[in-house]
Amino acid sequence: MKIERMELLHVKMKLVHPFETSYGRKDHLDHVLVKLYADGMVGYGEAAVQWWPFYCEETTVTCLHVLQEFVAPAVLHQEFNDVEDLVAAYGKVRRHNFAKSGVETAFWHLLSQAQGKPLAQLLGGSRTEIESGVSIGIEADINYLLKRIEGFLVQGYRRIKLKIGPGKDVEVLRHVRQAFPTIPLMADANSAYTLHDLEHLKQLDAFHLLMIEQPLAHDDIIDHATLQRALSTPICLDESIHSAEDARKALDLGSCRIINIKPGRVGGLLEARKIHDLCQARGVPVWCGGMHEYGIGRAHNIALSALPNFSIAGDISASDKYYAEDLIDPPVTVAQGKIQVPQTVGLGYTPNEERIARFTVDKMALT
Ligand code: OSB
Ligand code: MG
Repeated sequence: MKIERMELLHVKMKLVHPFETSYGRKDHLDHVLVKLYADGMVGYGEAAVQWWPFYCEETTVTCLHVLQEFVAPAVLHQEFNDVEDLVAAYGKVRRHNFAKSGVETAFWHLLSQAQGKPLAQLLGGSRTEIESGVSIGIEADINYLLKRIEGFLVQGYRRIKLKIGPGKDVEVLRHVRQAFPTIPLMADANSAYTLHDLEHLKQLDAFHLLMIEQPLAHDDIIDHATLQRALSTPICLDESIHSAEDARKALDLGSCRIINIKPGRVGGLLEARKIHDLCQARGVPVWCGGMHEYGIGRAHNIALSALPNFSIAGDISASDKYYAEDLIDPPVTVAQGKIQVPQTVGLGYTPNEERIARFTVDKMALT
């Protein structure tokens, strides 16, 4: 397949509900959609990058810059037969994983069309449905938070993840556990603590959480191993894992017992699958995280989650948890806590060009 044209779309979408983590509160997103044209087909990918460099170092602007200046010239007018070849073409570009994932996932979409296979099947996944969880931001009012949890449980979601941070942790979890003693519950700190908080964090063991996600520094796997030895609650790493090599080292060190796989954070679906395979071989469960993906990125995440070792409900929720209108038809829906994995060729959802155009604030065509 020869890549003839690449389009980059800066697409701005408003969240239905503002989302607060330990590093800030946001009410809209600025992801980059990538369209790859080859052999009369169009592949859609999404770089679920953030406007600010507070989750990782990338921003919407660095993403556009790296794609335009370095990735596009390496792939345009080149012939690629598999994803390995594509990734090798821009292999000199260090990191910038969200930017890479936009192009890489678009290429997977092209491949699934060229081979006439559903994306999940192309990746090697066999699940026909996946369990769905929600990630709930920090809320100042505990009663409002309890109501929000209740609402998601009524909708059938299988697991509740709460964002926590210093001063917004033990008391919040105590209230939540009092109200919902047995629900599958976990907490995500987005790197808000250090080892100085070790004694404090031990209190979280009392809440029988499924796991605590990324309690320590975004670039750490050493201190997490120390903390994991002190906690009975499993640690799950998010920010610290950018590749299968990172995952191997973290598992060797005992830094975590679970890994959150986000295709954007690791550069795409190929690396995501490598992490999945490594964890499967080591008996370590994984789940698919999220970056509030629009429908296109969400469709890629759903396909990935069909792989067998995605055995824990992840952060892929229905479109209406995030957006009043999503960019795909039909929107992603959750019934009895599950999302059906599409069994049709390609993404299994149709990108809606009218809506994409309406939310696009900047566009460039590279040929
Ligand atoms: O840490 O998992 C995270 C959203 C943006 C950045 C980081 C994270 C998150 C989420 C939301 O938790 C996951 C989702 O619902 O897409
Ligand atoms: Mg996280």
